[in-house]
Amino acid sequence: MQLGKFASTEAFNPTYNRIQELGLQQHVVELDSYGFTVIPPQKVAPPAFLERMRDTVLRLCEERTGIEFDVAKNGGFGNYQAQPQRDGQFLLFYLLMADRIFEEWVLNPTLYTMIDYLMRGQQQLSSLTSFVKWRAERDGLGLHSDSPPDRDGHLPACSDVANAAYCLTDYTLANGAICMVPGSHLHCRQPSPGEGEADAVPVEGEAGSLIVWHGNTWHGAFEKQTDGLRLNVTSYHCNRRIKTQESYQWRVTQAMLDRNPPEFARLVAADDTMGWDAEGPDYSRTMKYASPADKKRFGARMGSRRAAA
Ligand SMILES: O=C(O)CCC(=O)C(=O)O
Ligand SMILES: [Fe+2]
Repeated sequence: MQLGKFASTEAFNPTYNRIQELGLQQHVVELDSYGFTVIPPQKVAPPAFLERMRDTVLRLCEERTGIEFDVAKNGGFGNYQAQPQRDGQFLLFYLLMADRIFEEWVLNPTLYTMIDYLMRGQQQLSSLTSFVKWRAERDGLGLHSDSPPDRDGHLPACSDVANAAYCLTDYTLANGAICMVPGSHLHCRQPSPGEGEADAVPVEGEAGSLIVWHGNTWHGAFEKQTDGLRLNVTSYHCNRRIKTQESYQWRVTQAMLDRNPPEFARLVAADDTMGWDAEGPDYSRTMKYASPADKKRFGARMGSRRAAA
């Protein structure tokens, strides 16, 4: 029997087929079962891309701090003051607007397909950041879920947000790997302080790996005990009905939209009319960048209106 062509799952079929083409079947099972997966470099991007990405992030570290960065040496803050800062760690923000390589990255087929699967096509980019870490002591693992909870700390069973770390250096226990509590995405709540620490496992992978996790999964990080940097690019996505961390919808330039496919426009919500002013909504962007499934739905709606008139 051939799956992937059912009429009743028309919008999902392309995602299903891309999972097969990219050899991601095992990874979607791991994501569903354990709440996270590690995709090896050969299924993510060529070594030359990894190198270009690492060089770009190091250059941005230097530009934003005003001091030199070398992957083999510990970092420093220099003039950089963006929050949150803790011993041995800062974040670089708004990377999508910092270099064209990040436009390429958010459309990476493996990243895109995993997030598309987890979020049933409803994803938008919430933030694109880099966690820059070096040797420092830390207390506890800092376990948390990335999904915003309701006032009682509850989370929906679906992935309201989905996250993925592209490792630019090796992730090992000693290098301060991210940690996860396997199966914790099914609890549908944030952990209470200290809860889950005994069950947390280091998520290890060589540079070039992509770690993808469900928005509910309890995760944190181990202390970095070695010299040198731990670097990543963290691609945080949220459902289209949720506010994004970084501001893209009206700030991404027309040149960025023009040089990328419609999937890019949808990732930055350029097809979303929300947030209008006295001029009212502009539906032309919606029509220009809508997904094939949405276009079909709009077409059917307009057709039935015309028929009713
Ligand atoms: O690797 C880490 O330090 C954890 C980062 C984290 O919590 C996140 O990216 O959501
Ligand atoms: Fe997190």
